[in-house]
Amino acid sequence: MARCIFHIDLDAFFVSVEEALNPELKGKPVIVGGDPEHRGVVASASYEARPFGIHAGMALSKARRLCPQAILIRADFSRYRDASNRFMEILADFSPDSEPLGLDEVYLDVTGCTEPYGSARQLALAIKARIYRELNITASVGIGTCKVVAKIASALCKPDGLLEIAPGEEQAFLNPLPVAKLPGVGEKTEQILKEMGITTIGELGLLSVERVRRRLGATGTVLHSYARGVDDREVAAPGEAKSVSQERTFARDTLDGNFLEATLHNLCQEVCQDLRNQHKSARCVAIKLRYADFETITRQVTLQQASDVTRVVFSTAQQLLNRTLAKQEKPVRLIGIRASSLVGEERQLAMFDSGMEKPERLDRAIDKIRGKYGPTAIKTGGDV
Ligand code: TTP
Ligand code: MG
Repeated sequence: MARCIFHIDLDAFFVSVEEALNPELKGKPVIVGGDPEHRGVVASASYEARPFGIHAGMALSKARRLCPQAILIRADFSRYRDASNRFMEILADFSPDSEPLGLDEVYLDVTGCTEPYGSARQLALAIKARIYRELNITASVGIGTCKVVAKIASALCKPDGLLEIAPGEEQAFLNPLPVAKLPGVGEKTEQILKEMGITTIGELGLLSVERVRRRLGATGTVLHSYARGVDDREVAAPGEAKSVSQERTFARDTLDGNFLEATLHNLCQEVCQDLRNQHKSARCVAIKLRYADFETITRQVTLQQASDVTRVVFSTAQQLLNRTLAKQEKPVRLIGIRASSLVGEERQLAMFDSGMEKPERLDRAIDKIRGKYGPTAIKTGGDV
């Protein structure tokens, strides 16, 4: 099932908080700035101030020159922090899966939460209405099947906007946009891309990923995926990872089942070691395959018992892989594994099952050696 992700960003946040406290400011060019950390620059400008060319980061002296009648307010962070906390509390009523990116910006995974409202759009309207009612601030919401699409959409519909990109429409939406709209593309990257003859997101997506990587390194690979509307990042509060995953993109697309299986085994070892380091076990195991044409599929199963044992996770992943390969013969460019539905240690239970003890002890021995001599110190054979 396609995910449904909201990116919600409050409009002219610092200014809006000031306006909510002092409604006389509404409808006027207002600038918040002059906080001790960013002395002398604009932190937030009202939408009425923006047509004068005023934007965040601009020197206040310049802003005053551009718009002498603008009202300047000194930033008061305690107010913004309070408003931000209330904003986050409101969102928690709509979905448990939120990831704040700053005081006024958040990703919300609402997959499976929309039904009571009739549609994702109706849910977004309900959230916007609640924020407005309680904080007297307008919010803009982007809706998409992944983070990058949702984030670009919310930026495009500001202020007080709502823009939904339906599943399947991602590429058509992204193609005509300037590359600078992609999160992560700053002035420098934009300039490099321009030198390569690239100005739109669509053009970036059409380049070979190798070419982009050669010019921009690992960032280039990520930006290239975003440009194709491919972004598997999950919505999770920092430090609260809901899953552990690893993936590999191949230098050359492959149809070789043995090679895929061997890669999957390495990835399973890494994921399970991560799980053990975090004292977590996983109830769900999923594999991901991205084909040469960028079609991406995931296949997932739930284990009978949560596990952090490489052999258990690998044999499950291996079955998923073999089933998938049997159905479809198409060159693969990326393979990944994800362990999710994480639970705390369930070792005691597992110990009663003597069959579990051996691989577990072996895993721990391997972890120890790797911890001492580095991740490549030891590689086990396929049957471990
Ligand atoms: P933004 O969401 O980037 O800006 P904004 O909310 O003022 O306006 P928009 O409608 O375009 O979203 O940032 C949120 C707040 O963070 C902003 O109100 C003030 C603060 N901020 C700074 O202090 N310094 C900065 O350089 C930026 C960009 C923002
Ligand atoms: Mg904002």
